Amino acid sequence: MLEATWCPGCGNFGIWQALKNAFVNLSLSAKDAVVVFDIGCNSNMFNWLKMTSFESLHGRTLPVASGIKIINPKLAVLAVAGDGGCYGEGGNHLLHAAKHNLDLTLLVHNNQVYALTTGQTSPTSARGFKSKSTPAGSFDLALNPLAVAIAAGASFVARGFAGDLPHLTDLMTQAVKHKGFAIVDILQPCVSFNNVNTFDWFRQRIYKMEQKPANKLAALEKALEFPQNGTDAKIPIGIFFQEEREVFQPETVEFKPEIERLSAEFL
Ligand SMILES: Cc1ncc(C[n+]2csc(CCOP(=O)(O)OP(=O)(O)O)c2C)c(N)n1
Repeated sequence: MLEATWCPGCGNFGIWQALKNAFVNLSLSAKDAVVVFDIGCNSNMFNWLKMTSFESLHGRTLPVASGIKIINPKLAVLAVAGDGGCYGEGGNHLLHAAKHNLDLTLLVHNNQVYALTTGQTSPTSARGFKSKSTPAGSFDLALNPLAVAIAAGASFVARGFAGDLPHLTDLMTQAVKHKGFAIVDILQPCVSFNNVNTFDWFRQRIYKMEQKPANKLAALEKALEFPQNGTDAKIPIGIFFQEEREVFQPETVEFKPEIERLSAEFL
């Protein structure tokens, strides 16, 4: 095991700790769970987590995680990515994973910037965000990942904060327990390349939802409550949407013999 090399004060430390707590809560160890990492600061956690892990290409965690789940449905499968990898390069995979509803958990370290490549504007950067790639301020509207996930059909949609470990641990635990595709978007301050969305900035705005919104429409309305594109709304955290929906069960579908053949060949 190596020492974690994130910048001192990085939000990734909190997410790392919450994930370890969640694995303990769930009694999951390296033999019964796989974590598929993306590329980025977030995914350097690959080096510091004693779990069975796979580091995929930038933006490609979800196809790899889906393949692992299809071949071995008994494993708990988690995908870990940054907002760049997941909402940029991998945005299309997110849409399809949400509507497909395999039993997977996706954790997104959302620092609203491409951090490992030293600070370019990402899909969730606020309009006007100044960075190396947008020195005059970003022209784009910021993507709202929760609204996208809800609209695409994700059966569990939540938002956590890297500065609230008990709450984040609970969200991760519930996301893994949920049968179906679960996404937890995690607000992760990047202390080196995003000097707008800091721990203080979030602490002034974040509040915990007392209960889940009643239905999909109410969930969407809550998801749109976010200080972006010129507004200064508060930021709800918690579970926005959860429904029981039929899960894609690889072991019951007609290509089971093919799965067995592939398992025998590769596992
Ligand atoms: C297909 C592809 N595009 C670009 C890169 C270069 N790259 C590596 S890390 C990175 C930034 C990652 O940003 P993000 O996914 O937001 O994660 P963070 O570092 O902020 O945790 C980029 C662009 C790459 N490795 N592969």
